[in-house]
Amino acid sequence: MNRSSAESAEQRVRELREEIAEHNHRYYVLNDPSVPDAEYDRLMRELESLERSHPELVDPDSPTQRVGARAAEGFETVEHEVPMLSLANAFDDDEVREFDRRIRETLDIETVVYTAEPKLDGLAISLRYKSGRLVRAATRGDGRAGEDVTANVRTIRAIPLRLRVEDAPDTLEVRGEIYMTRSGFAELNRGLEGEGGKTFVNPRNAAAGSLRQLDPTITAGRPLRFFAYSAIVDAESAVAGLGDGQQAALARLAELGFPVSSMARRARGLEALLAFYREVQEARADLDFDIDGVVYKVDDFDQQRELGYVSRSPRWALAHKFPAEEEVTRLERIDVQVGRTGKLTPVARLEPVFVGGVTVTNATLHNLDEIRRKDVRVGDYVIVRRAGDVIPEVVRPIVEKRTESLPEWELPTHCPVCGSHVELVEGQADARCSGGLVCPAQRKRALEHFAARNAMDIDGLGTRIIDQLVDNERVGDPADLYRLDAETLAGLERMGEKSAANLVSAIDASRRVSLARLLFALGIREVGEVSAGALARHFRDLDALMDADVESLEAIRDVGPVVARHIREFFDEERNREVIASLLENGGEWHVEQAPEAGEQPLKGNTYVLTGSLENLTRSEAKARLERLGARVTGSVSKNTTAVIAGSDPGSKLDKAEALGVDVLDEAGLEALLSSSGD
Ligand code: D41
Repeated sequence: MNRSSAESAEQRVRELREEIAEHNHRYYVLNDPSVPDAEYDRLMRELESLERSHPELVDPDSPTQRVGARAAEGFETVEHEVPMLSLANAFDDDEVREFDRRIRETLDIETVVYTAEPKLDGLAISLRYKSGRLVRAATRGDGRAGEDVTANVRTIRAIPLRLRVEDAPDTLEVRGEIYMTRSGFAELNRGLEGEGGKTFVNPRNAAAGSLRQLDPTITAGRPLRFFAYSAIVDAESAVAGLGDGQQAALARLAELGFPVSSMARRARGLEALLAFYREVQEARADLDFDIDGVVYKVDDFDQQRELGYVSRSPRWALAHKFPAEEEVTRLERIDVQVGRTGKLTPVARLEPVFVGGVTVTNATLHNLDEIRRKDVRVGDYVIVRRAGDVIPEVVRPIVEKRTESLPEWELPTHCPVCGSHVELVEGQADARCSGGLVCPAQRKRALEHFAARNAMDIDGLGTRIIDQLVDNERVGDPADLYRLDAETLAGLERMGEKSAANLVSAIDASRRVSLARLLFALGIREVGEVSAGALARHFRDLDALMDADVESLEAIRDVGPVVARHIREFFDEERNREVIASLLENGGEWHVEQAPEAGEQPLKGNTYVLTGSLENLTRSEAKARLERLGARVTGSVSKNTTAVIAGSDPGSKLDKAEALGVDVLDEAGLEALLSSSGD
């Protein structure tokens, strides 16, 4: 190729990139599209074709490279250099009044200037820019550390890969909220439904699910958006600094190329805040995205600094939440569900009603006392409430709408699943099925508990499979699991040959779990993970435990008199002894894991970063052992890192540790750390 054609290709590529970035900006940031979609697609195709014939011109920040990375195996944990704080909440005007009063008092001023913003119901995210380029995106996580979702975030076209101005700060962290539009959500669900796939219950879950895809090409196809609400320029002093206040920061963020909410505005004093709240509440239904309240922030950064923080929330900001949504619907029926220990839970079956962003058909009624207290009756119109991700609740019946005299609901005298009689314990709200493991419902829930991740950890043995195995009488108790073969499993619904084979090996692997896990998995009443661990370490084998009397059980830390009695009763039950004998016959070998006392976490508060390869253990083993001792293991080095553990061929993390003066351990140092910490 001759020189001038290469040069003109280079120039055209540059023009196309600029033009496409400009269209993205107009579309996603200014809400003012300048070209039809077809024209945009044409520009993209031209750019793709030029980059194909001139591979030397490909640039990671080209709009064609948004989907660059291949599917990942998981997300790395990354630390936030400046913690992502949370917001204090207010649920009524009085709490807002109190917030304003405290601020006026602390600052000793008469009127506070605030910035008021809508509170988007999305996912908080941190975007790090270095020399004007997006280098890292992380979820909020617990505020101190989140997950590295850079590859997925790069596919979101509302987020610039490069800042739009030349004079941007060299390092910049932008924080904001990733969300999905309501219209995009509806379209996504229509598509998923068409493919027979699982749909999402609301835009927030859809956004979260889309961001957590391991394969960025899937995220790229999802209608995700972004609003920026804060920026950090100087991590060392944690200056929230673009300009001198929140208004100025939002304006500057817009210049840098970020979408900011057009509803955000200055508000002088309490009354202006409350007026903003009402206004946004009015506008809420017409928006194309979900909001769950508004946020008030003291505008001036100097005043923010003076006010400071309480625990994890700034004193200068407040989320004023909209009330939980309520709707009226009809209570069609009350069903009774039977739990693992036989506990009966009445469940309200409702005429489907859309409330709080999802269609609700069930709500728990907890127990008979609750039903009497609220006086809800089958046939009533009831108020149903749902807030955020909370389980829907029946608030009360509308007694005035009761046309006929409806009878009070009565507990069944017999278990709806197995017909055994129902026991009521004097002075307790709960009713129980007396059928024990004869009751298929209890058996199913007990098997689910047995297979759970923190119990025997049998991957692939979920509710649907268990229900079929019990209903077909293939499995009655946990020991029967170990007699299943791939052929039987492959005959179940929703089970292919491959998943059947995987399940058989998962069941096989569970023959060799720790004694503590087995004890927890057995589902002895009130024996949780902590007491199971204590029992395993104390007795070291199952026979000794099975023969222990109540007194010696009570003597163990983490085992009280009630638990001791439940344990004794469990092992006195002949059927339970048979199940255990049968588990052993089928090849179970339960060992005692040499772990420190549960709850004792000598490395709690320490953070480590692993780099390079270790001789005697894999990185994930090292990570697991450190975490068992209470340490955190993250993927990036900061000044908060306790030490970097470097194997052979360490990467840039070692350089970073040295630059920051963070301690470095080699493999021998790691071994010493683990053994001195009781591993
Ligand atoms: O729209 C939001 N969800 C929003 C969240 C917002 N407009 N502003 C926010 N400001 C903050 C501070 C004051 C701490 C910078 C926030 C959040 N935080 C936030 N989002 C999730 C946790 C905290």
